[in-house]
Order: sequence, then structure tokens, then C-alpha cells
Amino acid sequence: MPPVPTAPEPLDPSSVAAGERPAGHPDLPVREPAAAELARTATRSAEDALAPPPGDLPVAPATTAGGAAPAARVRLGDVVPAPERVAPVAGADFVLTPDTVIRVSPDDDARAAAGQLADLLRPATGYPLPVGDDTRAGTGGDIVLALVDSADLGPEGYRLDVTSDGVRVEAATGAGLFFGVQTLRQLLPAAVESPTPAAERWVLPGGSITDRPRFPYRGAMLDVARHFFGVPDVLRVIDHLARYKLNHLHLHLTDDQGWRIAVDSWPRLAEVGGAGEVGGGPGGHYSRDDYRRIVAYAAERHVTVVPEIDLPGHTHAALTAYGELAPEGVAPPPYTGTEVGFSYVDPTSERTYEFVADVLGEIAALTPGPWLHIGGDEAFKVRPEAYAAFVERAQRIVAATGRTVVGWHQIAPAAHSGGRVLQWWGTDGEDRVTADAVRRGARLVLSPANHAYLDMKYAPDTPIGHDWAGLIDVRRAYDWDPGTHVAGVPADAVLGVEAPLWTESVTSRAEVEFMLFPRLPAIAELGWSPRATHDWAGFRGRLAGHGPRWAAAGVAFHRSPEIPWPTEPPASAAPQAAIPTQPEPPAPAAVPRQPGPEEASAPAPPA
Ligand code: TNX
Repeated sequence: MPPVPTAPEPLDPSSVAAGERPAGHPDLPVREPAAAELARTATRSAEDALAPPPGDLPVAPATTAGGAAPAARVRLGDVVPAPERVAPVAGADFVLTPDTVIRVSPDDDARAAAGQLADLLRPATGYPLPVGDDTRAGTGGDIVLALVDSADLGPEGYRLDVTSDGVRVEAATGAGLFFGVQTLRQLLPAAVESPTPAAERWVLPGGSITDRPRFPYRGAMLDVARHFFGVPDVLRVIDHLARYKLNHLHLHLTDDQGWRIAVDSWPRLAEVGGAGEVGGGPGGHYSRDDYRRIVAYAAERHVTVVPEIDLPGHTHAALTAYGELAPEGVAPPPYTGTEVGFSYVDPTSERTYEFVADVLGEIAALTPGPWLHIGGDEAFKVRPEAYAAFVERAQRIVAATGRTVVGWHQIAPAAHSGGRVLQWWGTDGEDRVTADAVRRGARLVLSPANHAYLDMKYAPDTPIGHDWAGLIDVRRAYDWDPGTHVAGVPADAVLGVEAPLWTESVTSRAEVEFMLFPRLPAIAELGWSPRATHDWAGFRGRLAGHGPRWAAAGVAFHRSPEIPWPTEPPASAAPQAAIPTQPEPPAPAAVPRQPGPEEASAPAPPA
């Protein structure tokens, strides 16, 4: 057994595999709220404190009658992610009216998608938009959602036709209809995102779209361990995923600073291990019902939850609850800093495997999706042989739950287990061990830290975030190809993409959104759109039109200088003014590293 450090030791760079960079290092900024930019979006800070009802965006000042911004006309090709095929037809625009009805093919999936469409459109339009089964002849003035037998659309594709007579969305599945609804939403003026009635002419551009995703796995990760985010915040993140046709939410549920999910067989994990976070805040955890609510809300939006229990490292919080799992058998004090790589559960103890089996068994029972993520990153204190043996055993435990194992690409050296998925977070697209694992049957989810890590700063003066993997503005998030990114990994071994948001420096919903937007749509486009549509100039133009949508929805975002955002209307005509302006000169310099576990008995002062 390797000796247990009394403090997280400075990482030896030579111990870190090529392409990886140790993280959580002293480049963390001062825990100022994301000062300049966020202050400008803080018109909604009061509303932020209010939990929104599921599915609703929090109240944002609306574009009201008389105050409507001169919205740029939406074109059929303005959709993000870019559709597979777009065929505009001049003179075929459709206008939504107070008399528009939504009609559906008579089945529950179509009714569900229609209900969601009506819920999206009613607040801003103020129209009743009744939903009914499609029993009438003709389509005059209506929106029709129909499930059809169409193999070429696949499990997530859809077809959308807009004529001056009506709108028709077709798909072979409920998911396809749902994604078609998201496209329809984007074809309406930005004010459709307003939570209150807006003065607008609700025009949809004429023509047709045929669309299917490039990759089946398109996701984002939220780290709820470094800072805890309550259920309403998670539901809102799910709403954001759904807008951009992302279909997986990876929840990083456990780490050194907190254990965030109740486990009946090991109750102290959440009760004790969940009662803290980075910086010394109160932390928190999800009850089993909370978690079920998240999973169900996601499922309604065709989003699969991927729960991660990070093992064998990143387990300090679990050790504070159950000292018997610690290599030295003693519970350490809580940890509120941001170092990584110092903790691990004892891989030589049978009790550890009972813990792993109990926890993964309970999580599997709560999770309908096929995936269980076992982490596996940065277990620097576990020797390679012991590490591989641990991972192999954990993989068998996952298999026994009937789920497919996912792990960070560090698990590559362990033996193959059926269908396993490695999540790539390297920074140079080169790793022989990962390529070998793929040859043995593993598939890859791509999260290259230097393109897809949403906790990286946009620019040197971004008030929150890291920069160990570089600065990532929109172009860097967008300009890479998941199909060819990792040497020796063919496109058909790539399951998809995921954008992780680690939250050492991210403390509030507004800060989460500020880091997601506008980069999340860039990653979403890489996951959904055919490579042939990849074009930075086109993307930045399309993305620009989303700024006013986020503003109308009260979403804080980074006003990247790379994107030609529409000019803001004069203040008098834009009462909402929710678009942040450019950041002020840099926030104060970085703070020294947070205390290690042994120093942390007196928690670091909350920022
Ligand atoms: C690396 S990438 C980590 C996390 C940190 C993150 C910060 C990976 C699997 N682990 O523990 O939060 O960097 O950017």
C-alpha cells in the first residue's frame, strides 16, 4: 500500500500521463462572483433565489408590447445545431395566430411533444394553442405533430415542413418529435423565449428541414460535488441541454469535497460526506426522491442521466463518513480545497468492494439509463497494478447491475468489459493505451479538456474558471472533429461528445450559465451536425441570433467578442437589457492554493 500523505503533495508532473495535466492547481481565481460580466446580468439575481417551477425559465424582464427589439428575421438555416438538410422556400412563411391549434397523431408520444410545444409557445405568444388529436381534414393554419413509420429518420431524426398553410413535424419516435419541436422553437423570433407576452409577429420561415444526429451520445457534465447545486438548478440545466438536442446529463455526484446522493445502505456518505463544499459552504445532497425527480424530468426531455461515483480516487468525502474505507482506517477531516489526486479508498480491503457494490447497486436501481460512470481519474496514490485490479473488479460489479460501465480514459489499461466506454479528457489527441483499449472493444466519449472543458476561462480576464488546459472561447470549443480527434480511434468507435463543467470556482446558477453559454451550443453542434456543415463563419453567424434568445430567457452568458451579436436596441426600446456587456479589466489576481485536508479542519473562509 502506498503511504497516505498527510497533505496533498505537489503533483509530480512526470507521474501524469502524456496528454493530461494535473488539475485544481493554484490557478484558481479569487472566489469573487464572476464580477464584471455577471454583475451586468444580475438584473435577475433576485429571481435567481427563487426556484423556478420545473420546465420554466425564471422570470426575466420580458420584451413587452411597445418595447419589442427590432428582431432580425430568422432564416430557415439559422438553427443550432445545424440540421442535416435545409431547403428554404420563398413566400411560404407561416404565421402563428391566436387561432392556431396543435394537432397530433393519436398516440401518447405525439401528445407529449405537442404539450411541450404548447408550453413553450404560450407564455410569449399569449395564444391558447389547444392540443387535439388530428381528426380534421386539411392543415389550414395548424401545427401538426405526427409519428410516422420512417426508418430513414432513425431514433432521433425528424422532418419539418413549413408552408403558408401550416407546419408539420414528423418523426419515427417521441424523441424525434421533441427535437423537431426544439427546431421549430428556434425558427420563431427570439422573443418566443420571453416568459410573458411579447409584441411580435410570430413568423416561421417557409421550407423544409430533414435532420438526424451524427452521434448517439451528446452530453454535458455538471460537477455537483465541488459546489452543490439543488434540484431546480439541475432541471434548468436539463432545459438548456434539450434546447440544443443534447441527450445525456452526466452528474459528477461524488468527489473529495462532497458526496451528493443518499445511499440507504451507507447513510453517512450523504449525511456526513455531503455536508460541505469547496470554500467551506454548506454543501448538500440529493435524496433518493430528488434524484428520481431529476431523472424523470430529464427523461421527459429525452435526456438520459449518467450518474458518476468517482472511484477509487476523489473519495475524500466518503472517507470522512466511513474511516474504515481509508487505507489507514481513520476518517480524515473534511476537505474544502481544490487539490486533486490525494485520496483513495483502500483497494486491498474487501470492505471497499462491499461499499462499491452497495453504492453502485443502489444507484443502478434508481437510474433507468444504461450507463454507470465509475470515474477512475487521478488516483495518483494507487499503484498501477492495484489500480487496474480495482477497476476490473468495479467493472464486474457494474456488469452485475446490468449496466454499461463508463470511466475517464485513465481506466484504459484495465481489461475490457462488455461495451465499456472511456471518456477522453486528454489535451493532445494522442494516447496509445486508449487506442489499445478501443482496439479491444471500448468506445469513446470525447471531452478533450482543451476544447470541451467548460470550466476553462474564455479569456485571461474571465472572472471564474481555470486555465490549465488553455483558454477556450467559442472558436476553440467549436473547431475540432470528434470523429478524428484521437489518434488510432476511428470515427465508428466514437460514441459522441460531452462538455464537462467542473465547479471548483462555479458557485451559482448564473455562473453555471455563464460558463455554458455560448460554448455549450458549439459542443452540441459537434455532436449533432454532419461534418459537412462544419463552418466557423456560418456557425458564429447562426449563434449570434441566440444571444437575444438567452437574454429573453434570463440566461447569463459570455458576450464573446468572437460572435457578431446583434446590436442592442436603444435602452428605451429594450427594457430587458439582460445581455451582459464586455468584461471589465481583469479581476484581482489568483488566490493561493486552498488548504489540504489536514489544514482544513478550520474550513477555508467562504469567499
Ligand atoms: C480534472 S478531468 C479533473 C477534475 C477537475 C478538473 C478541473 C478529470 C477527469 N478530473 O477533478 O475538477 O480537472 O478542470
